Amino acid sequence: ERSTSSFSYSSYHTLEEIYTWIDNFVTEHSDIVSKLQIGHSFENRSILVLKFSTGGSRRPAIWIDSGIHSREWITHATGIWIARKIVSEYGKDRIVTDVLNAMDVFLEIVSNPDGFAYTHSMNRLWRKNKSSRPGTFCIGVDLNRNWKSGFGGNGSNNNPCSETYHGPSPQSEPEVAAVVDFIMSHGNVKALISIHSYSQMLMYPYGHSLEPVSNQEELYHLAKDAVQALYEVHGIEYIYGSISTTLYVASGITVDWAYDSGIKYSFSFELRDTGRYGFLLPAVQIIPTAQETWMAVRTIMEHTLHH
Ligand code: ING
Ligand code: ZN
Repeated sequence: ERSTSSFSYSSYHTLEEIYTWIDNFVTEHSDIVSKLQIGHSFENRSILVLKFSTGGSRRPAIWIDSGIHSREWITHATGIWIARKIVSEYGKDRIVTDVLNAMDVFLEIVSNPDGFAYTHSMNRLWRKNKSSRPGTFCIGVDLNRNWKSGFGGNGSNNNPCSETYHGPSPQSEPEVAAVVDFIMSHGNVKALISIHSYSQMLMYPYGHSLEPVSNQEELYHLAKDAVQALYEVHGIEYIYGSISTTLYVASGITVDWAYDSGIKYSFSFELRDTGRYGFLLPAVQIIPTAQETWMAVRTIMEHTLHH
């Protein structure tokens, strides 16, 4: 396919289809979108990031990632839809226009390309990446346990065969190291949004500890506003709060690392549903899920712009 006009935003896609879509999308919107390759996966696939920018240099930025867990297909689909929404709303929607006139947005749609390819070829419910090491037969590290903050603590597992295996050391996985290196060298990321599924939750740090973060009251009120904006789209209810008090204790996670690295607006979504279909969310729910998620993301973007 040579253009995004034939791409179905209401279907799930393979890695190859998504990477082709990215190339077409960047070509069609080269005035505000570019493609960055920030590294390679364990199996040597490109790790790609879309950059939305109207100019400037090293502007304050918002980072969004989806698909860290490969089986959470609704998250990649939502990321794609949001990319298109950002370009179609620039110059129309006040908030998107103001955000992009002052800030850059980085969007990593397929944060775990090896795992994602494997969910299409071999095992639809694969969660981890595909790394292997001498001395163990089990494959994969949980990329949402491999970050430095609280690494190896409660809610992560030392056993390479576990679904929540944290890996041999912090950032041992190339998929995590690429993001850490990019965000650290950028040095001006103000908000990070990490998109998972499922459970219908919007959460903020910490995961590794029950201790409240310093701006927890601000994050609580922002989450509440974002969840309200989401609810107004299709009446879907989300719960919100800190990860450790809302869901469970989890250590070595993306948003804890982001927060401890100075990114004070650090959020993690768990998209639809609450378990009826779980990871196998029917494709008819892609667009409604993306529409409502977008309104919450937009709320966080607006707050970040004004603080
Ligand atoms: N659940 C997340 C997990 O990694 C989560 C929950 C999200 C924990 C964000 C910490 C931070 O266990 C899913 N479904 O991936
Ligand atoms: Zn997940």
